[in-house]
Amino acid sequence: MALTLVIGNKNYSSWSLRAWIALKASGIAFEERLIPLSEPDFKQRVLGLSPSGKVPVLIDEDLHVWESIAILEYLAERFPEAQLWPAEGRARAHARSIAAEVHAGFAALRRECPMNMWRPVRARSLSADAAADVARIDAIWTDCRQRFGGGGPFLFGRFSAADAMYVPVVSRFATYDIRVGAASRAYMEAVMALPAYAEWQDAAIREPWVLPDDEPDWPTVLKA
Ligand SMILES: N[C@@H](CCC(=O)N[C@@H](CS)C(=O)NCC(=O)O)C(=O)O
Repeated sequence: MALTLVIGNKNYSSWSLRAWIALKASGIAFEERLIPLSEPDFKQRVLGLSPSGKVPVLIDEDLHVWESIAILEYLAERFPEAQLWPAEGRARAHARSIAAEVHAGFAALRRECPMNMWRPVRARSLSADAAADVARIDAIWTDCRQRFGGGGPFLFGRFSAADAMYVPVVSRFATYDIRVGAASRAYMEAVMALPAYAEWQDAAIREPWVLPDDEPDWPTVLKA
């Protein structure tokens, strides 16, 4: 039986994008079930699938896996041929460290620059905390590209779970016209050139659901 990935709105649900793009970029077959975050029964429906009451949730027969990072770990184990983590031990440890860092951190950037795929590119002033998040991410990407990126355009060369974790950050940096160094910008371009990224974004901009809390220009909704 195919895997099912339960996700939220493509325009806004950065956590859903991480699991979805890992599946797509790895060519793993799955069914997608989207539950709009604004549905009155969202919580009730998702609680029936995950005790966290949040998306994404991966369903593999009677097994339900939640938390984006746990889903990526499960996929890496279940589909070793996808090579979702780097093969070399030190690179793999580093990839897991930076994946955990973005899973747990960068709250200021997250708060001030919510993922919003239909917003036209427009800069926004950032707090000192958010600017520090940007600087740290720029350093992570530059370092990874320099030390581990020889075999391809992604953080560890070929696309990995670490990239999946940072894809929504790439989207935020693009949307809010956040400036980074040349190596990071080239990395962003590689992520945005993924067919899976375009597929998600094309669907996102056609969605009808508007969430005021995730609209940075509210009550104006800027749509490209
Ligand atoms: N740490 C979780 C975060 C999941 C999350 O916050 N999902 C949001 C959508 S992007 C959600 O389900 N929000 C609905 C709610 O909190 O009621 C993960 O990594 O999957």
